[in-house]
Amino acid sequence: MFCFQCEQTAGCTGCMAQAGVCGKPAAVARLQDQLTGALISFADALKGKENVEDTVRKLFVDCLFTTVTNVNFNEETVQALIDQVHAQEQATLSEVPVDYDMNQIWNDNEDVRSLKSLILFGLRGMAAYAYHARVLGYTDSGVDMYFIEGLRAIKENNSMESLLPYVMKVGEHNYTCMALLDQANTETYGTPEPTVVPLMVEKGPFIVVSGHDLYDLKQLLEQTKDKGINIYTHGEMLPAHGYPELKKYPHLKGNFGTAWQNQQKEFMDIPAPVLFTTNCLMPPRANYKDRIFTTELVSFPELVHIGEDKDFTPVIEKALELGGYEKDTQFTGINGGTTVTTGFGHGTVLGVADQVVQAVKEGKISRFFLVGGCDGAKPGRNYYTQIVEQAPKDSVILTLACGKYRFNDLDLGTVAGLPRLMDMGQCNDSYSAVQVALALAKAFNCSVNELPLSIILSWYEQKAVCVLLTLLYLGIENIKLGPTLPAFVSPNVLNYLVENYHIAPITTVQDDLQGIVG
Ligand code: FSO
Ligand code: SF4
Repeated sequence: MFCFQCEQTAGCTGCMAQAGVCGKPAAVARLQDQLTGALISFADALKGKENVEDTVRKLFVDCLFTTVTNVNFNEETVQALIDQVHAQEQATLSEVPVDYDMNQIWNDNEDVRSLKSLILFGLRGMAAYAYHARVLGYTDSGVDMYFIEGLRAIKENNSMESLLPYVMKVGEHNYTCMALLDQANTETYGTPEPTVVPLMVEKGPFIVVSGHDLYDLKQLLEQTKDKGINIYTHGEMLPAHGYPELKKYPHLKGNFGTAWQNQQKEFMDIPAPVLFTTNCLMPPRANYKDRIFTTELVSFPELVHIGEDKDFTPVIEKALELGGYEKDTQFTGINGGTTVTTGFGHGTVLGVADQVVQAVKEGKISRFFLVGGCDGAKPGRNYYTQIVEQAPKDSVILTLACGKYRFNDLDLGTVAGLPRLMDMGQCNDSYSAVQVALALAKAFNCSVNELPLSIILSWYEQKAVCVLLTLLYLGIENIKLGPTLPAFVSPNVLNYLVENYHIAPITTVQDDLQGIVG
């Protein structure tokens, strides 16, 4: 196998053994390559066809999302998707193409491989967002068709010059895609409101819901109404508490656990089932495997999977059987806090835009830090906690995605009457951060790059790749990226990013803060 798409890749170069660091077996990795190769060939053969059927568009989205890190560990379900791609090819084309060989990319010169990887991994990340929007009935034909065009570009182009524009186009389309998902979420569930979320689990049966899919959470809330079962979010589901149409359920009680990489420890003794709606599933340990349920594209051999009918009865029965804790049990965040807050989307932050602008003009707010992105297991990620702790006391920290679990239970106090720490939501809510930055730039009549704003990102998987490409497409410079740079960024591609966007790897908290605030 060969896979180097995520931050924890073996030796910071590539997973090549019998299984990836994430636990993905070599056989699954090979099938995922075969699936991607089939998609690339199909995309190539669709050239010139303008009216690609929605079933085909959806299939591209499903297949790309399936190959995102920590989504699918199951040979059977990947093989089923490969068969579906072949069947669709047969139904659509007069001549069925031979699957593209992914080794052509992995063995190519490092710069071409790097750019093709940026396109492919960016598309995989964007597919996750397109998938969530689609579930709520929102699609965009430009975004849908770019999955096909971008994959075709991988086959057709073999030079840095010809591939670079496609890389930036992923960022452009992902911006549209994140806007679409923002629209889908807010029109369906309302504008997020600041909400305090307890980390206490009340006595009695409960279910933990992980991943990013708000639709699944909503279905589960409906099906557990008046059943004496409480629901707790986990990981990237935490921002659900801010949405009026979700927080109205009294049995949506709080949040359990911290970021995804701690699940094998945190789920060990939990007297409740856990439902995974999207990534970030880690191979479940034997001592809690019977409590893990999957749905949508998440798949792991032998786990109970909730199908398209969304009948959560097996999860509900498991919750009743396990019974939950005997008494209310207080958990804490990484730093000992007993609550966290969320719900500071662009609707809320821009609702107090005048107050924010005034506070900046009067010198009460010195700077904004956007400390966002994924968490992961590497020890170097303490950097993000420390930068938040050591940022000037008159600065505001905006955050999003699961990296915030390193610091979201800290009490950072207030500045100019506003909370210093504002959680804008999931990784796709980077869209909110961009909207706030654009509005501030407008208010100060300057460019985003001239604002007192520092963007410090942590990356782990492919959604972070497409978000980063969107920020670059928007011309945002001076982004700091860590904990390490992607293995698939070659020295020449890195030089290009440094020269054109002044992107830089994180260094030490002291040096980076010194560089930012002097
Ligand atoms: Fe984290 Fe996982 Fe949202 Fe990623 S939960 S690591 S960027 O999947 O998607 O933030
Ligand atoms: Fe390795 Fe990451 Fe690929 Fe898993 S997803 S095989 S950890 S590079």
